[in-house]
Amino acid sequence: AVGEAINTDIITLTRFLTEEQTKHKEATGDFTLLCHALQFAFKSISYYIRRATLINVCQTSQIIRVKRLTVFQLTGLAGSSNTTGDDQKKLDVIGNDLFISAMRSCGRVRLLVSEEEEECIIFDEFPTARYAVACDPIDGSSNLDAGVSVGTIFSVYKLEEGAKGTKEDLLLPGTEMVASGFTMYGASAQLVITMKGGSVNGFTLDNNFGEFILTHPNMRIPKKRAIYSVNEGNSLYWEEPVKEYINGLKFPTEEGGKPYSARYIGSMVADAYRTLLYGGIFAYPADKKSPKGKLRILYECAPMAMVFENAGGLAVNSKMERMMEVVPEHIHDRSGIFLGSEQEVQRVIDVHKKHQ
Ligand code: AHM
Ligand code: MG
Repeated sequence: AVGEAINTDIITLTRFLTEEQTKHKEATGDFTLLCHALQFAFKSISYYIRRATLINVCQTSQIIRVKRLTVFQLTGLAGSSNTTGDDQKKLDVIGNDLFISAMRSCGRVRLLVSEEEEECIIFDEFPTARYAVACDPIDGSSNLDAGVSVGTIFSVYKLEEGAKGTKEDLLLPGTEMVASGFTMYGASAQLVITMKGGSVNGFTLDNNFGEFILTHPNMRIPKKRAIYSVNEGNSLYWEEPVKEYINGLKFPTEEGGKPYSARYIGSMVADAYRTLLYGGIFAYPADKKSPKGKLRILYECAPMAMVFENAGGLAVNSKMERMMEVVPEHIHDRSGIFLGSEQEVQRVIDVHKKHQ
């Protein structure tokens, strides 16, 4: 358009990763290659989620011919010979397969834990690969059919010299992560990524370029904000401190105090992304029904905790321990979690301290 200012010096994720690598003199390029594979996984998962939305539209308007065609293409591409569309591969399976394939083919990953896989995947074809990855390929998948945002959560660990290449190598605290982040496939695909000791950067997938563009450099979470995000349907099972804390937000006792706003999407990536941008708190506490909590440490709690801490926020478990220091007992271990703005999480900690 006339007068449109065109940025001819765009920072793509590819460029960002190259610049990060040159900052580390000792870097071999392995980590950068692994990140390129992650990038491809995000782009392809994002693509199939968009196509699936198309299938849903076709189904509801009952354009059977189009539906068949689309379903066939989707399963065909994913490697199934089924042509009727009857047992169409579910999107979470496709997301999982895309992620595994990307991690395997980059040749830099020794171990991979996925929410969708009971066992840890060991890439024996790359015995000297030095990285381990944990992922939830499509988090929030119960929301998929409604077209609500879902995303991928990931954490990257560098294996110790002499690691045996078994799943026990991954029973590490979050402080051992070299990188973590998540994507959110919403109106656009967003990627939030952080490296150990670094800042948090947000990228937006430009579908025309097919590139993630740096749109949110150095993200900082506001110190406080009156928004809370929790599944209140579980309140019957909550422990006393959690009840007291949430009630305190809804029924402020101080003179002229305003109640907090409630926001709960039920898709951690979306609730976390909003919390990161606007501030507030996201919680999935451990409770009487689920004493270990619901969310998984390796690929939900720890990577989110690193993002929030590096953005200036806080993250703790239900024992009010620093989430980053929690060591999982097994690869799919769970934890209660509170994460968000520094002052909001501090308030949770204070209420819990009172009860000790
Ligand atoms: P999933 O990995 O099976 O999708 O489950 C994780 C999801 C999170 O995205 C979300 O925060 C939480 O489960 C919602 O749980 P609930 O429906 O119990 O509120
Ligand atoms: Mg999940």
